[in-house]
Amino acid sequence: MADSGSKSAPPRGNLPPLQLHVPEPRFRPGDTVDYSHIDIPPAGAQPRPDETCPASETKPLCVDLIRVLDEDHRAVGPWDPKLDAETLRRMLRTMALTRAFDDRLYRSQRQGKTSFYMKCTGEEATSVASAYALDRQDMVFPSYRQQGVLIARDYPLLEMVNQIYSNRADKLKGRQLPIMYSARDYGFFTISGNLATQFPQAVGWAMASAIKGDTRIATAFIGEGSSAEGDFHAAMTFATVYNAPVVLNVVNNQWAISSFSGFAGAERATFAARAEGYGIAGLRVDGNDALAVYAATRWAADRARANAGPTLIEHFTYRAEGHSTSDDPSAYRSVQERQEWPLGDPIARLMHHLIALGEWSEDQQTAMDRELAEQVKAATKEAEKNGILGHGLHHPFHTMFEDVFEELPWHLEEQAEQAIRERRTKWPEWKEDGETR
Ligand SMILES: Cc1ncc(C[n+]2csc(CCOP(=O)(O)OP(=O)(O)O)c2C)c(N)n1
Ligand SMILES: [Mg+2]
Repeated sequence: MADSGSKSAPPRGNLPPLQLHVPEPRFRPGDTVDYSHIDIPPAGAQPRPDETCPASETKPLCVDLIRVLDEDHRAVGPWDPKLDAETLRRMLRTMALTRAFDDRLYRSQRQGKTSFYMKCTGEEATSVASAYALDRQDMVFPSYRQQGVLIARDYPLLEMVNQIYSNRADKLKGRQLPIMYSARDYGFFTISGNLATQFPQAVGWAMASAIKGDTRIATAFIGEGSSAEGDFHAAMTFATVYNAPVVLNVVNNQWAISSFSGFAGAERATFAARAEGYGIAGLRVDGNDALAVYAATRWAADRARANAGPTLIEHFTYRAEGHSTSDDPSAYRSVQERQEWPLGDPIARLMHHLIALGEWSEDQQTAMDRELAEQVKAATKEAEKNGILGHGLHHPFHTMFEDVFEELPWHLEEQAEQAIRERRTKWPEWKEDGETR
């Protein structure tokens, strides 16, 4: 047989054989977790340059960690956004509502009312505090873990649940995976499961805004795993070349389903450090510190608004629960990780800050949590009247083929007919308009 060429060549001289490094997470199921290798600088110790500074001045902030809330729950240092107590309480409430919503809709999936759900537990500050720092008119290109943005913008919970249940009131007509919302009037771009598309789309939107002489900026969110996609780099290039008014967020929650952040490059450099290579401002922020997230986002938004350029923000956080309802993290990571995470829980930290200010109490928190759970429950009960998974109260089947083309092309017409024929065979009792399925 001819040599396939797959055999390795004999060593030359005394050169060592070449090797690859395959990253391996520090902890697997059953391991004792020790996070002492993670460098957590003291809160308040990070300098805050002017928003219009040259991007190179942010270089130290790409490896540091912007933190505001200290060990005693006080807000300290130059990044303290000095928000009034009322705003802090509203922000706490929005984060708690996001968690209450996640908890109940997760259970709905387990009860078979929807096929799929994704929580953002432990990451609420990254979306909620970010939304608070933006202008309501700014455009957000979210990934699937930014339900906090939608909730912060007062999108009706009922509409969210209708979408999750793909019922007859679902504005997206059951065409999107549950949780992949779309809310144009709320500046919330359609969620796409195609990872990292949010970055070039946000940069393109921001460029268009500038071309039109508008004043609105764009912002995008992707996970650290998604930052390994080519789209990340294309977006960074366009953003820097044209000085696009955009805030690019990488939510580094340490995991991309069962792949740890090392597979996206975290063993070599921080995600914020990538900004430097493109000449973009970069900030690395404690993603579980709502005040730090607010301050960093505000800085970046003001910078974009002043035509001083784009910013890449890395939110250093932890995905406290599974990737989605289809995941079981106990199969690949230690359950201790969540409790040992050195940056704590974002809701508890903001709550303790308000208590330290004398503006809140544990009792008030308990009462609020109860009230929010009731609010979410009421929304789910109302949505259930419009139908849940498998109860047939969804949009008529034929609508699946509508709205895309002005005139249905022949091949889709054929597919529609075939699909309807197959349904009749499978469910003889099915009537297109009665919708028994
Ligand atoms: C282009 C593309 N590749 C792969 C997937 C499958 N996928 C869905 S979520 C996910 C992990 C993403 O992790 P990360 O970006 O860190 O975001 P997180 O889920 O942690 O918020 C993968 C690989 C996809 N949806 N799109
Ligand atoms: Mg991730």
